[in-house]
Amino acid sequence: MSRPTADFSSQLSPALIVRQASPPNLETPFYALDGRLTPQPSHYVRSHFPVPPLDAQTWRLEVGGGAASPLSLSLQELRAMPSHTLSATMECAGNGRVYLSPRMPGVQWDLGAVGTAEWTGVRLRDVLERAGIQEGALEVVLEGADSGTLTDPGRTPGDIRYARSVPLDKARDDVLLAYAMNGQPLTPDHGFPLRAVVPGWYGMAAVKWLSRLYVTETPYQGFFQTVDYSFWQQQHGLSPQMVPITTMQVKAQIARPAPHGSVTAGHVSEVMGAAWTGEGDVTRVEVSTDGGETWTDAEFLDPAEPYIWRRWHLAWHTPQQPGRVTLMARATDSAGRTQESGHDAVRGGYMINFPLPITVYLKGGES
Ligand SMILES: Nc1nc2c(c(=O)[nH]1)N[C@H]1C(S)=C(S)[C@@H](COP(=O)(O)O)O[C@H]1N2
Ligand SMILES: [Mo]
Repeated sequence: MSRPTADFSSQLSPALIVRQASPPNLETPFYALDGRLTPQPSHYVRSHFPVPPLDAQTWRLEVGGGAASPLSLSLQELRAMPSHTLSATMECAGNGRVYLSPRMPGVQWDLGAVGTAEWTGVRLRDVLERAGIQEGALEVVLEGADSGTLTDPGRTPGDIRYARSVPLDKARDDVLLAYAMNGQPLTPDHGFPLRAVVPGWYGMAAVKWLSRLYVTETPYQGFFQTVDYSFWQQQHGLSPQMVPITTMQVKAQIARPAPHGSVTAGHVSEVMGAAWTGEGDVTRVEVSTDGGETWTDAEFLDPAEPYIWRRWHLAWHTPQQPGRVTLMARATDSAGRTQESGHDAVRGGYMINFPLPITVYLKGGES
């Protein structure tokens, strides 16, 4: 296994905000953004069902469907395959939902359903190659060991497992089956012993507690691909169609000043945050300190790389007058996408990437 290079010191990692205790839905305190990688104890957790108790000794990954030779792999067998490491930013498609008005159903995430980690595992491509994929294969379904009955937004006919699919091209390109996060074995909350990492896609595709992979010749129609985590896509001249949520939108978020925090009037204050995109890399971040009237370019703290956020900052000369100020950040990517000023209602409670208004208070300096 290749050695991780970064420093994962997590001694001072801040505690997660509990949005739901069981199953665990925990949010990163985004204002505490520090290094480029999120320490594992501070990385958000999004789980639909209770964490399945899996034993590394008996757990196996079953590979079937359109495979020429179905496989059953143990963790030892996977660890013996060539390992690969990649860093990726993962955002929950519902991140920022609390900023929507009217309120949308679902976990009321603030800014912290996003994080960046260094993942180590085997390439899905290598596992598929070992299994031998037959002609006509279209998608790979990734199925977790966790299950339950859902009643919202639709009712399932009894218990179902968490599952999502990726097109075969994406599966062969860069999908990772990870057993380590920031150089440590996965924790139960993050999918022990094995999870998918789908670079550039919203988190729902990164199936945790992987237990089965299978290849299909038709588009997968499971709950988390159709009833949930999908949206109405406008078709040119045709009726809109329901399509699964996939690629992350371009987005910048302000970490500091923290929402509702205070800064001193008539001083220089740092505005700092991170920006990411699912396509290409982030090329520009602008900040508005007047509620979106005017914009100033921020400076990047990290180089441009695909799939991983760039931290950025800006020295802000705060106004002399004490009062309330609305800060916003807006990113643009190399695919030419930029953040739109409002939320497109067809996205429902997902893909929330309009520039979020962050209110801070300017307090008088010397008095
Ligand atoms: N098996 C399984 N995988 C899952 C989920 C789940 O509930 N069960 N949640 C998904 C969602 S919606 C997100 S955003 C990410 C969150 O990964 P994390 O908990 O490691 O941050 O896991 C995805 N993979
Ligand atoms: Mo998510």
